[in-house]
Amino acid sequence: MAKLRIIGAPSDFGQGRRGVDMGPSAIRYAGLSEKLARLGHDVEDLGNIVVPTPEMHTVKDEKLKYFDEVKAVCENLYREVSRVMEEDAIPIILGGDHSISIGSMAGIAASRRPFGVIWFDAHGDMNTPETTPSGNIHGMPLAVNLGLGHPELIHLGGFAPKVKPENVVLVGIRSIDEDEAKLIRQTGIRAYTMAEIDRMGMAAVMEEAIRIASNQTEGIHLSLDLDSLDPTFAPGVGTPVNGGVTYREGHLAMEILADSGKIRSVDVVEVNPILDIHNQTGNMAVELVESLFGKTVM
Ligand code: EXY
Ligand code: MN
Ligand code: MN
Ligand code: MN
Repeated sequence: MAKLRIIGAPSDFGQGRRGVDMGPSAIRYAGLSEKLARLGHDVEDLGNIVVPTPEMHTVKDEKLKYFDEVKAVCENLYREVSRVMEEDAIPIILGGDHSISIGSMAGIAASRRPFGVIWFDAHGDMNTPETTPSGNIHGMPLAVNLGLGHPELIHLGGFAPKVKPENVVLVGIRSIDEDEAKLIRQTGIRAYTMAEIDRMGMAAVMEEAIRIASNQTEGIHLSLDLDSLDPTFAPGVGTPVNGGVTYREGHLAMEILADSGKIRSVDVVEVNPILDIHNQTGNMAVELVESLFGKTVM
């Protein structure tokens, strides 16, 4: 039995399209708490962190859109997540767009205990203000957590970087910008493309990913962007890309992570109910988290 604490971060300041701010509601509506409790876990929903109202704000810097707002959201989330970590509980952070991971990982790293990261995504999230094609901060959080990008984001929580490149793994990538690819190569993080998943199989990829992320660390943070899945199974995301992780590959990955016993924290991000079909993506998110916390057939 694990102590699971749910935190909502209903922010869409990291990207252009409104709707991901409703992600926490959609995931809760799909029964996250109840289903995790049914698996025998001690579950508590801590509610949402405070997020500014988008209609009251405008873009000031085209290369770092809604910088002040993203920073404020991440500072709130950092405080909430570090509190949960101090209680030796597992935070399950519901986005919101992926920029919120700057706050969640600052909170996870606050104890200074080394951890690894498995980042499930169609995208690299490895842009900086210099390389970004969009100015959207949700395309930058992994870079920030590795110490690349705007200094005030990098140093959120008062220290940087949050994680070492040798413990970072990207899984499911199939849409990477040119300069972003250079950064991925320079940092030396391990990035499994969809082509590699096809060739190696998801099981082998996950065994390697877990080995890398847990090498000389005390646990693994899973940052689960629902756009890692194929849009057939997760249509409700802002930036869908064809050719993604299948339904079974997704579950298999979560089942292997569950068996590893190494998961210490989770982000579930980019669920956009406005673009979804009958909450299919919210339901998929909940199903995957159930597998991650031990749901099996019998
Ligand atoms: N690479 C593109 C950009 O930086 O604008 C798209 C990023 C999408 C990021 C999504 C959430 O993972
Ligand atoms: Mn992402
Ligand atoms: Mn993505
Ligand atoms: Mn495949």
